[in-house]
Amino acid sequence: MKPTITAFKESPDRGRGLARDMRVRWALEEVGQPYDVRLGTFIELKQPAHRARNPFGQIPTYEEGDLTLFESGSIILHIAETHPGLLPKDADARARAITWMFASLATVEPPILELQNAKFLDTEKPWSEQRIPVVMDRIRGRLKQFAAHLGDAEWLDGAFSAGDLLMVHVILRLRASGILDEYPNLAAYVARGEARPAYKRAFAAQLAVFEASQ
Ligand code: GTB
Repeated sequence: MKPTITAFKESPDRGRGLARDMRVRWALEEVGQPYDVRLGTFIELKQPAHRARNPFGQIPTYEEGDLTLFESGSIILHIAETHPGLLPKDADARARAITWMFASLATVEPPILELQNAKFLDTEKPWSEQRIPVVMDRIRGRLKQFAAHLGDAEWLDGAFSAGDLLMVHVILRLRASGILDEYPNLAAYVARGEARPAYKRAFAAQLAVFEASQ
C-alpha cells in the first residue's frame, strides 16, 4: 500500500531539506517505495485532524492503511523493517544499525536542537548571546567523538544503513553554523550521503513543494 507522509506546505527552511520530512522521503526513496504527501500549514498541523496523527501537532507523520505513525526515527525504522535495503539481514549488524539510529537522535541531535533554539527561539532572552558559544562547544564535543569513531570509513558499519541516513540528516543541519567543516571526515560523510541518488530525489521533491508555495 502506498503510504502518505506529512510535510510543511511552506517549509521554514525554504526547501533546504532540513525539516524532518526530508529524512522520511530519503528513506522511502532508498527502498524504492512511492509515497503521497499531505501538506499542512503550521495552523493546520495544530488542528484535531492532524493531532489525531501526531498529538504534538508536528511533521512528519506516516500513514499506511490502518497504521499511523509519528516520530521520524520510528517511521524510518518501520520503513527499514518492512523493505529491504536499509537494515542488514544479519541480526547483530541489524542491532548495531538500529543503535546508530538511536545514537543519532538521542545523543547527537539534542545539542544541535539546542543551538537552533538558542539562535532562533530564545533570541530575546538576556542569556541568549552567551548561550550560543556554550552550546556550540557541546556540539563540538559530540562531533569530535563521532569523527574519531568514523575515521576514514565510508559508512558507520559496512554498507549504508538507516543509521547513516539519520546521522547524515542530523549533522547536515550544522552546515550553516560552520561547525561541520571543522571535521573534514564528517563533512565528507555528509557529502557522500547527499550524493546518493535517493537523497537527491528526496531533496528535489521537498524543494519542489517549497517552490510551488512561493
Ligand atoms: N522528534 C520529532 C521527529 O523526529 O519526528 C520532531 C518533529 C519536529 O520537530 N517537527 C517539526 C515541526 O513539525 C518540523 S522538523 N514543527 C512544527 C511545530 O512544532 O509546530 C524541525 C525543523 C523545523 C525547521 C527547520 N528549519 O527551518 O531549518 C528545520 C527543522
